[in-house]
Amino acid sequence: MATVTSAAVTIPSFTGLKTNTLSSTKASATVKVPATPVSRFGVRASMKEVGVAVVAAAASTMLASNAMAIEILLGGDDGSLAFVPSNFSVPSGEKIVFKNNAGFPHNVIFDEDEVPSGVDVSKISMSDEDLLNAPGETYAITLTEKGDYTFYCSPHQGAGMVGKVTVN
Ligand SMILES: [Cu+2]
Repeated sequence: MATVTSAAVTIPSFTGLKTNTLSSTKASATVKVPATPVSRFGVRASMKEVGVAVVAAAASTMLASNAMAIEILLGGDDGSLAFVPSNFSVPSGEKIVFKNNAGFPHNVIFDEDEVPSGVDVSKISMSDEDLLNAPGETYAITLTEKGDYTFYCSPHQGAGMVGKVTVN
């Protein structure tokens, strides 16, 4: 598996948090920034009510929502084939950003037998053939159904690259 042909692999453009943060400045000219900071609770409540698309139009809210993301590294700095951290919890609706760190290619696949009932794993997983090849490349999801989810990296599942997230 170390012989993955990098020449045949297309490298998608970065879609990481930094890019999102920068692009949000485009909207700043038309957005009235509140005089008082929006509380985190306020932002979370408004995201549920108005949806992400509307929230993204407000630059100040966009920055606040980025602050509510948790970042999981794909591959440890010590070369381990693992999610770092591999066992964590997030509030419902908080963004989870998986970031390519070392030992790639990696991907993120949720185990259909180990997610809360009613959750469609195809909607939260990358496809088996879809891999993160470049350093710093990210895959982001938001889980809203409370419960335990188990996920793995398909190239490295046999090496123990599995993780668990509890949404509460
Ligand atoms: Cu992996």
